[in-house]
Amino acid sequence: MVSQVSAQSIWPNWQVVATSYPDSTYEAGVSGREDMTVCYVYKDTNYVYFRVERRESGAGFEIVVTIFLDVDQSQATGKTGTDNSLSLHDLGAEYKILLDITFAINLYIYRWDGSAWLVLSTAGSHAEDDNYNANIAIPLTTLANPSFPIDILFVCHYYTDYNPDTGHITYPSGPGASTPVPVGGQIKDVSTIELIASYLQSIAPYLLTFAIVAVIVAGILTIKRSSKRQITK
Ligand SMILES: [Ca+2]
Ligand SMILES: [Ca+2]
Repeated sequence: MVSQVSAQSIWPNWQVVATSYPDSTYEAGVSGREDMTVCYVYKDTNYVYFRVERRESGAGFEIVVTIFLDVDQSQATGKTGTDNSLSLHDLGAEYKILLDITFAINLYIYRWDGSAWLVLSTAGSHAEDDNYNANIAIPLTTLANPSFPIDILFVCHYYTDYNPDTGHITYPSGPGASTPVPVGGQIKDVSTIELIASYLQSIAPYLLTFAIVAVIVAGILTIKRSSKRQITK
């Protein structure tokens, strides 16, 4: 049940490949150590990965994170309503991942059996405290190889913060989406130059039209001025 895993190369390059889901900050009643700023989700052929970052983290700032997974995207199946006073928002969650980093790293994975949470093995799972932010990797086999997209809700407690504030995250977003689109945020791995280049490309035809009109107007003005000069002669 307890997964104590040292730093290793299993983690994806969050900034490059993962989808980021920014959360509101300074929510009422939430302290800095519970205040999620951004969560990340990524999956490859073997694992689904989660990362939770907080407004304040560091030694002594324990983190307790619950992640609910609605793997069939149906509220009609799985746990609904509340769970230990945590709201499941609009999810019917088949799985619950609980990461408790206090003095040690304790990872628990549960499956809802219709009336209770069953404890699953954490064999093959990884959890890491990265400056007291949370990194989690769960083998897809542990979750019975769900088909994606799946619906996700992050909860950081004890002074409860939800990401998203209402509803849920869908990863990846949209049916069959090849490029994940975050809910309420943006993908970070596009450079500003690329963005400007595509913008310029999109307005190029208008720029050309503008240039032609400007040349014509300038020509008319020149002709008018020279004919005026001829009249006054
Ligand atoms: Ca927050
Ligand atoms: Ca469900």
